[in-house]
Amino acid sequence: MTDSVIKDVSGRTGRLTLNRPKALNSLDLGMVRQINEALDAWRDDDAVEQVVVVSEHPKAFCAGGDVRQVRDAQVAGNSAEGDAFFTEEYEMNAAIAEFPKPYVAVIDGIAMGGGLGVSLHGSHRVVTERASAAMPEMAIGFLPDVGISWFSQHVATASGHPEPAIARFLGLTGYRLDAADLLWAGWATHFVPQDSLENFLRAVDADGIEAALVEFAEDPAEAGESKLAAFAPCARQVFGFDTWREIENALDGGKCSGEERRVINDLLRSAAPTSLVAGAELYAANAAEGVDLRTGLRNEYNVGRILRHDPNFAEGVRAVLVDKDRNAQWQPKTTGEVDPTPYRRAVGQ
Ligand code: QUE
Repeated sequence: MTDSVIKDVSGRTGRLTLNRPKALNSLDLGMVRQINEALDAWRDDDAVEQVVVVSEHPKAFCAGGDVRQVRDAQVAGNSAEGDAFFTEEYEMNAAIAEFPKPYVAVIDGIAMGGGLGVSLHGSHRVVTERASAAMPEMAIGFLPDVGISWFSQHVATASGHPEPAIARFLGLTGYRLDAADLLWAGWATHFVPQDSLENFLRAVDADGIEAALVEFAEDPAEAGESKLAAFAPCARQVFGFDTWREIENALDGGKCSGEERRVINDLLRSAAPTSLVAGAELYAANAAEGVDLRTGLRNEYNVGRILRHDPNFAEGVRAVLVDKDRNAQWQPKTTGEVDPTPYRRAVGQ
């Protein structure tokens, strides 16, 4: 059996290569454990000066977490398996954020959900023009997690300050970001063109991450115009609220153009009503003063656990990943019928 995470040390670099190609590198518990073990081994090893995370898959960096397996266990009456997976995955997310050396993720392909959790918490998030990212969990009856509901509200966008409304737009709609969008949103820190990648990685090993970036990182403008930047005025007007009810009212309030509303409505068509209501509560809690990443992860865990126990989670994973009919039958069917109280309680409000 080949390792689904290849760990090696070359020169001054500890390298993690995500290697579960048949599942687009989606993370299972074994992979989470291997990454945690590597970080534990390298944290205090003076020979390792930096960690680099890559994928050699031609299309994917990492497509998410292995939610299919979590669903199978859940349907069989075993919710402990999902609880254990998310506990260890979120511990890994925090360990990456707290890692005391440069942690460089190279996103050269698709990164969704858990794939953003192994990259965005690092000190350096390098994207190529093939990067494509999203938090698509609304479509499976779950919600944005792996620390993203916290990170995205605390990282500065190109405007120079954090923008919770933009973060909520991205998390609640599952909008797909390209390289220019990732750089604009602050999710990515550097742009390296794909055809420089081999030389860049060689320079990282030989000269260290900072020198390699000086040599190979290009002006973010080279990644092209950000469509998200153009969408931002609308997103700021609609998504800067703490409850789904208010967001929905703002959406109906004519703040965005007809075309923008059509884009948003298309994205929301696949979202579970329970996820939208719960997600808005989670984002509100994780934007609050004094909430740090670990508290944010705990809030995600507590709301996520309620959602995993809800039949909508099994139904959503069925519709997207098992039967792939993309025709989930949500209960209830409208957000107005969803009571936010349990989610509000789960985030301690
Ligand atoms: C929401 C998700 C995931 C998703 C799609 C969603 C997710 C995930 C995958 C995925 C995709 C392709 C694969 C695979 C998994 O898709 O977490 O194994 O081959 O892992 O809408 O959260």
